[in-house]
Amino acid sequence: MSQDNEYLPPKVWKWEKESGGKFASINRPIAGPTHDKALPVGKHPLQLYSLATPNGVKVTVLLEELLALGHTGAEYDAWLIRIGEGEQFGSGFVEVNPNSKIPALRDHGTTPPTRVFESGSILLYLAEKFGEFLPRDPAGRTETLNWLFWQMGSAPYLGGGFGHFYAYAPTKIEYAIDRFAMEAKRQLDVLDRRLAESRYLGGEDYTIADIANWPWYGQLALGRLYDAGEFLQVQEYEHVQRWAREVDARPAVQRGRMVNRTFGRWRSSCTNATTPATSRRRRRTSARPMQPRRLEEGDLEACATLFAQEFSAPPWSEPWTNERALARLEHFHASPGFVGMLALGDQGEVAGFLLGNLEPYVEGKLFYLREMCVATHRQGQGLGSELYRALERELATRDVRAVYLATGRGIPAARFYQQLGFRCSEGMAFYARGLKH
Ligand SMILES: N[C@@H](CCC(=O)N[C@@H](CS)C(=O)NCC(=O)O)C(=O)O
Repeated sequence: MSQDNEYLPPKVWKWEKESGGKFASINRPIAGPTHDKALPVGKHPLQLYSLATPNGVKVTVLLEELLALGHTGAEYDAWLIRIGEGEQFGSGFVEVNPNSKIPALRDHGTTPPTRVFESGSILLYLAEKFGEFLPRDPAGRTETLNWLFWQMGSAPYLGGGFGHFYAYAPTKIEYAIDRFAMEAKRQLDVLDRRLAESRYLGGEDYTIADIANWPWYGQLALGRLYDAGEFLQVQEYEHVQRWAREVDARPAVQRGRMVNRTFGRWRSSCTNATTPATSRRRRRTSARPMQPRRLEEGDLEACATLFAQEFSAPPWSEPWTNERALARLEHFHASPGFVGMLALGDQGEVAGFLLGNLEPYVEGKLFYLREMCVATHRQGQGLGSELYRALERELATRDVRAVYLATGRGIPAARFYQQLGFRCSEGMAFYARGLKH
């Protein structure tokens, strides 16, 4: 079969032009440094040079897990490497990782310092150094390493294959998307079958196999990668879903996701090149959210991420994507009389929010509460009531006579609102009629 626009490879491939696509400007067919730049070194033995991509997150999750167990030797300095700006090609970085990819680690606790690159190698190095998250018995150790190496071999098909062609390639190529969507689904099925028989990948204990796999497959299952949750029908992988949520709820995982993060949910809290040890220490010990404040336009994206995550999970299980959630929240924000309140967690992440719009009524105004969302790991701690009270304080200054909202009958959310003093109206009912197109 031949088509007019079919690509006929020349005899010898030449690097003549940028290939297009999101990473075009940093892709090169040669290795080695492009410029001289020494790496900074902080005060701890472990120096991490990374970014909060799934491969980077593996390492920060493990370090935060080790710190949570009380291993003070796992304190680290986290230095941001902006791969979009080519910082992985600086001479100092290439000395630590000749492959010019994050994550890279240098352990100054050994003489001479030890360089460690490849995320799987870093996980193994740290697990052995601290004697954690890697079973000692030969069978458990081998099964853990099986899944660790499985991840290292499989994720390039998910990231470099599916993710690249589905989300980043400048043109959508059906053949490539089909091929890698099939492989991504096959891999999810491999994990699903394993997690049907075992709580964690290596066995009954949480290990570096889970820490390696979760940032890729766990986040894919939670709809956080490539906005592909619906396309790949990730909710079908029931056991992966259970495992993904269980790992996601671990405080060290939430902290690990935040270190060196420059995008998405934690954008505003991570713009510095370094993550000083003092701020990490504060994050580890305090779980107390800050006082709610007004929700601003710049918060919408982070709120949408939380919203999509919460409402795609049971008991709601609605097919939200970050994009759809953002469209909904932006709609309320752009509508007249918008009022929203937001609570940040101690890591700067959105822990919960509520929002709606003021409407003029016969006398004074009504406030229609349109959405409220509290992160699963923050529920049951009084955060929802705190947010609501902050909203009422805000409404008190604006001549509001009543707050209206619609929610399900007899569900926990209804009980929550009843405890705040809401009553199901006796005189009015909420009607709906579906439309067929
Ligand atoms: N197999 C490597 C892959 C690392 C990797 O692909 N890192 C990406 C970010 S997730 C990177 O640094 N890309 C920059 C580049 O390709 O220039 C590992 O697991 O450490």
